[in-house]
Amino acid sequence: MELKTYLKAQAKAVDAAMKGYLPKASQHPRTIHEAMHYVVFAGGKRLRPILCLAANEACGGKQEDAMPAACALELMHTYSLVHDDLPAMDDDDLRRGRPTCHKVYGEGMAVLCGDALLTESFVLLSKIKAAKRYSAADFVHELALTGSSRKLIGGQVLDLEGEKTQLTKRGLIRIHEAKTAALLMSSLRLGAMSSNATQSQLEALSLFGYKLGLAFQVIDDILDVTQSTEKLGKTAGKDAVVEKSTYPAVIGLDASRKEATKLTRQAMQALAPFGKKRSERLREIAAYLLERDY
Ligand code: GRG
Repeated sequence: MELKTYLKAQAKAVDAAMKGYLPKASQHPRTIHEAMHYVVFAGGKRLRPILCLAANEACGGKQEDAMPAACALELMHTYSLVHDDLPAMDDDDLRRGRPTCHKVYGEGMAVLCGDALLTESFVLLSKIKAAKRYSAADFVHELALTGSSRKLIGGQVLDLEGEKTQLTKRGLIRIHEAKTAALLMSSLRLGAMSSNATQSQLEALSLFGYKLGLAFQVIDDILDVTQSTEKLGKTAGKDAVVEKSTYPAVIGLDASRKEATKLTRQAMQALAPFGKKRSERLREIAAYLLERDY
């Protein structure tokens, strides 16, 4: 199947599964459930669930076994976006082409909406079937660690503390390792675990996810400078306005492009143990992300 068709089909499957799992928008108390549907079903790329499902496939697993983890990842990701957009954090008005959650539902409800999505991600993950090598607790541990102060929250702390200071490239990498790369790495790991991956498969996919996550963030920083608000669905050029340390700001646009290409190549090299055929989809996704324009 052609990559574009595959990405569409997988995003559709993930959306359908999330619709099935989440409380209905009409469920009491209605405001919070409406807000959750508003932010989740706003047309995100579903990259984290798609990577989770592709890792499951690369290890010969069944898609249905990875679906609870795939959806849990998307809910954790969406929670992080809702909270990151709050006035107390990045203060953004636009996300996924729509007014941000707090703009529509108010700050208090947006805080609660993020909290509810984070909690719901674990409700969902609890539906995972244990694999021979991985217990249900291993899955919960993997996602919880990624959401914790050791990773996502810790990265956000470094990000907040680094605002308006000129970070070094190393300082920047530390933030992105903890935020973007950590969640992408967990996406690959949970997919692998759901297919009972061997230790060496899990290690290869972890390295792939780490390098791909760093590459994804470099590209995100480049797009903030080079693309329009309409194309991105979020306010373009904002990083420079708030003097945020980004790859283009720290190492320049050309060097950032080279960095993204190098990281993507390293990500693909990490897949060597899988051989060409089994790793084809993951390599295609990595190449597509490097070329993406939104
Ligand atoms: C816990 C508040 C809090 C933050 C944790 C991950 C994170 C740290 C914050 C998310 C905010 C953010 C802009 C992170 C950078 C990662 C990134 C490029 C997110 C956008 O991901 P896409 O492009 O978005 O996959 P869609 O909308 O397609 O899902």
